[in-house]
Amino acid sequence: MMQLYIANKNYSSWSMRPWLVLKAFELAFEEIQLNFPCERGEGDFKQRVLEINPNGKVPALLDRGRLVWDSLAICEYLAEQYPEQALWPRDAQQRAWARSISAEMHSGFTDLRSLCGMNIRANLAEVGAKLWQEHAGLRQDVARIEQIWATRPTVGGFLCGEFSIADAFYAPVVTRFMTYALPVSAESQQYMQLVMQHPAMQAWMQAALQEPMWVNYLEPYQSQV
Ligand SMILES: N[C@@H](CCC(=O)N[C@@H](CS)C(=O)NCC(=O)O)C(=O)O
Repeated sequence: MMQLYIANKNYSSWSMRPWLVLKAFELAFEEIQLNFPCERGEGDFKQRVLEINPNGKVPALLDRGRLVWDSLAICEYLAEQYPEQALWPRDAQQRAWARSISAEMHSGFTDLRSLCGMNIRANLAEVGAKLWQEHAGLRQDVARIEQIWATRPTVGGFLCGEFSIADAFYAPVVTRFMTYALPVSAESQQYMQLVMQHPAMQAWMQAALQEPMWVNYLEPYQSQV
């Protein structure tokens, strides 16, 4: 059976993406969660990741002796291995768009990603309001994401109609928009609700909410009570 190495569900947005794809398409896999240390550099997290992945990061997928790392490479590998399932949309034009917006997320949106780290259990609305006022780059990132979401073919549907890798790539953004209460349109909120209601997303979120681990260096805006 495939093994997916991930980190904490509350914080690890890159882990979330291939995990959602595996769950959403009901592909059998074993999940191996290696938790971030409380303080950077402490504990055996890095050493345990390095034992399976020389680049020292999660997510990483092991399939019959093949190692695949990096969220986008893992999703591409899964799409190739399971051609009977539409992990990418069947339609070539939709597929080109889905690949482009997934790659855009993978390589871009650095202001959103650096200022608003994923933190599912947190409520950082006040922080979000301040960041929104102070960072034009954040506002630009959110505007571009809203533009992408508004371009989806079916109003009220997923990015390419049915759930695909593209939605998995934007799922952590949905949680960030909620955590930081960023001011987005009603149409964007409708897409966010659709993603939140997906059973795979529900499963990830519930597990994240039950995690007791606190990771100091991923909590720049609050201290442990
Ligand atoms: N571009 C990579 C990013 C992977 C990444 O940064 N993973 C983080 C966890 S979300 C990690 O393993 N960090 C540990 C470290 O850098 O020591 C991907 O898409 O998978």
